[in-house]
Amino acid sequence: MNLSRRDFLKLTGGTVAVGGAALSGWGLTELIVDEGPVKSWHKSVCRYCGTGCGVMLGMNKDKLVRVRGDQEAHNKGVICIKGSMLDKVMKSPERLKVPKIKKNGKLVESTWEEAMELMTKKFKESLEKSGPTSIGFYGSGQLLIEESYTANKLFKAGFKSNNVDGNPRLCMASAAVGYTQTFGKDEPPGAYEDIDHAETFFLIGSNAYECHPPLWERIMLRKKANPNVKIIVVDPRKTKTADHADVYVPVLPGKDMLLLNSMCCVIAELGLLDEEFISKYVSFNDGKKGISIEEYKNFLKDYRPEKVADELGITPRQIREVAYQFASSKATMSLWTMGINQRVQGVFLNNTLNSLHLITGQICKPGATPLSLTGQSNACGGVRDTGSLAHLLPNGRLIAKEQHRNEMEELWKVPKGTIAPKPGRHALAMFDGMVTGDVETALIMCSNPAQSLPNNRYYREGMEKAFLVVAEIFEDTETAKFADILLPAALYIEKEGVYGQTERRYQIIDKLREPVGQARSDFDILVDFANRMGQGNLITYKTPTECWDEYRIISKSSKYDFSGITRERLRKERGIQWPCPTEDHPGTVRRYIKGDPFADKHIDANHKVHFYGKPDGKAVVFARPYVPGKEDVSKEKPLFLTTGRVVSQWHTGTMTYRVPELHRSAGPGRFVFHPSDAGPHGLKKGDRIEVESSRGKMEGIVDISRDHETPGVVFAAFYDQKFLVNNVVSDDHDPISKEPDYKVTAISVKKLS
Ligand SMILES: Nc1nc2c(c(=O)[nH]1)N[C@H]1C(S)=C(S)[C@@H](COP(=O)(O)OP(=O)(O)OC[C@H]3O[C@@H](n4cnc5c(=O)[nH]c(N)nc54)[C@H](O)[C@@H]3O)O[C@H]1N2
Ligand SMILES: Nc1nc2c(c(=O)[nH]1)N[C@H]1C(S)=C(S)[C@@H](COP(=O)(O)OP(=O)(O)OC[C@H]3O[C@@H](n4cnc5c(=O)[nH]c(N)nc54)[C@H](O)[C@@H]3O)O[C@H]1N2
Ligand code: SF4
Ligand SMILES: [Mo]
Repeated sequence: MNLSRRDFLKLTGGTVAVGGAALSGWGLTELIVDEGPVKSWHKSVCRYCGTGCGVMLGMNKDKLVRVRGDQEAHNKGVICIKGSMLDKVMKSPERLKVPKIKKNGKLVESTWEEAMELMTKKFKESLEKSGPTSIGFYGSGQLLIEESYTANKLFKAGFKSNNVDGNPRLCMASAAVGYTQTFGKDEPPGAYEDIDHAETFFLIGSNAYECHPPLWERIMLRKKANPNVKIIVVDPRKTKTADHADVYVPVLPGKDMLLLNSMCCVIAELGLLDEEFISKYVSFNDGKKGISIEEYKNFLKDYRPEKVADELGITPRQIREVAYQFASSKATMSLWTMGINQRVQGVFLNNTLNSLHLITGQICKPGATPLSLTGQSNACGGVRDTGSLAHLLPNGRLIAKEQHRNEMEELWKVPKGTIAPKPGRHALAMFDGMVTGDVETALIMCSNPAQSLPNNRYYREGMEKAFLVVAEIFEDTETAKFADILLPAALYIEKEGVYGQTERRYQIIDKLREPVGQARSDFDILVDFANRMGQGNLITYKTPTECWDEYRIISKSSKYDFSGITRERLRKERGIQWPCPTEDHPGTVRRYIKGDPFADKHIDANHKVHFYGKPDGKAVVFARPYVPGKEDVSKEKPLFLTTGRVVSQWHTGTMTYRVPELHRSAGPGRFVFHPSDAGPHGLKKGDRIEVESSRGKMEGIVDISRDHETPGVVFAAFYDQKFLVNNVVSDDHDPISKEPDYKVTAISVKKLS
């Protein structure tokens, strides 16, 4: 499909979906931008989301003039409207081009030398005066692997501070802990390829139609090719994804644990357990100790459909139908995202989703797998795999384990005992530490927490107090306002590095032009900072390639082993999935079965699967109870507020809200009601309201949608800087993963005159 910019505008101006000849959703294969002929084509990866679409970039000298989905990549040429407009963001005249320092409350231009020297002085002062716990690094699942790896190494091994965290905590933490507890290793067992083999898709808390459009297209193509394919969607809102479901299950927000346990209960009672798979490859646990399968079945009895359906807001029959379909289908694939991860029971939900696959044997065969969809472009490779979170070290190692610390100390060539044994501050705790004065100086890279953190007003107090160095591509973001030093960062193809996405696939982005103005890559900023801080002996590499080679070799001693993924291969091939232990290894599509280099030696005529993350080779089914969250509706707060995304906008909108076409398509931020809630409150489209939660009040505009909202649930997206919905979103979080619950906040609503 070739769309001219003009055609495209027509399509996106209103609410019309962009659909190409063969495409049924928002995907498109190419957008022609009329800015001169393409002089050269270059292979790259889209900058935005965890789908990790392969793109071909058409350059005219240093100008990006065309973006096209790569037919050779997993997305088979399909990209979404955000990806297709990357060129617009690259060209924005509003880019930050020079460093700035705050003087008398105002950011004024400075030289790089001045800015970096002040940064160094401030970090040194805090370290000397208050020690390593008084500094912090807040990073991003959108930084390149080499950038996150360097920051993590510098802070944990150089400054002895484990205060390294970032926005993946708000996003993937529950999925990562869920996988680790169940399988002993993070990252999914399966891959996108499973979509082409699945017969049942179980989407829960995922709006893939808007958030992972090319994957959604792939699901639609699978359904077209095989009429037996069924799509189940569990979501309180009737999203565009739900519109296409064969079975739509509109659960009330915050209650999914009841549904998942009830499905397990039905499966056990109908005799749909895969006894052979269970006896060979599964153990049971109540969270404290191993239990028998009988004890597990007993636990499930509290979740009989008749007992829980009312509270879920659905019928017992719906639960039985979904459970039967899940267990009896030839191959069931679960896909989930923030509706499950951003929850006070996020880890338990992830455990139980994995359990559903284990007890039914719907795993480790083509089309049958639990696949947690990733949010950001590099949350998997950059942050989870490099261990750039407060409790982690590279490649699945834990700060809390002495053996793991010692391994990393040896690999990083620092004295034994260098890495502090106590995990650092997770995202919310990091900003809370700024409020209490315990975190004095911090570097924020590639994230906009002043808009994206929940209970925002509270954490902004901390940002005001602390000394903040912010690396950004724009000057007018909410977080940049709090910067004491603002550093201009290079964007996307102005720098080079590796991204790793959902299915353990690593892909490279090459540098295709110089950064704007005086901007520098986050990598260069970090290496310069390391040198000034006297850590030149630790951060010895000078280029992303040298850094990659160090990290690649380090992975060799772990079950992540991707030492065979060289820079040269990344340039030649279209992404490679780890484990990949040698340069002639093709990569691993599915883990824990034949073909996975770590499982291979355990596979024989009797054993087709080996969960090598666990000492006994068995994955764990946890009996996880439903615990009601604090944010529930009441007479005083009768509505649920849930927050999330729309197809045309990226997160806090700093990039996509600037693109006129995307801006128009999304419009201003607002609260979207179902007519049956708007009516009793006397609300019409466009009315101004005050929304109040346990965290505070804010004003906003009303929108009404009969088709896509649900009685009792109000939806708001968080892309509009002038509509800071996170002012009222609760910061209750999962006690294990520390991931905030952005999805369930009880609110009251008042019409303003
Ligand atoms: N267009 C676009 N795409 C993106 C992004 C973007 O900003 N814009 N960001 C990327 C990132 S970082 C992420 S994390 C992903 C997020 O991708 P998604 O998780 O798919 O998107 P969300 O809109 O956050 O939320 C998903 C769904 O959870 C539902 N939900 C809310 N509460 C509950 C509940 O209690 N139970 C269940 N079952 N569902 C619930 C919501 O109604 C919503 O439809 O998208 C990625 N892709
Ligand atoms: N209400 C609500 N809030 C949420 C969520 C929700 O569902 N509801 N979801 C949460 C989730 S899942 C996520 S992932 C977070 C995302 O939250 P954030 O990470 O805060 O959001 P982004 O808009 O992606 O911020 C990235 C910032 O980096 C800048 N930038 C872009 N490229 C570069 C670069 O190469 N280098 C540098 N230094 N800067 C760059 C951008 O201009 C932008 O300001 O939001 C969370 N907040
Ligand atoms: S789906 Fe994600 S990775 Fe693919 S083009 Fe859209 S934003 Fe980019
Ligand atoms: Mo995310």
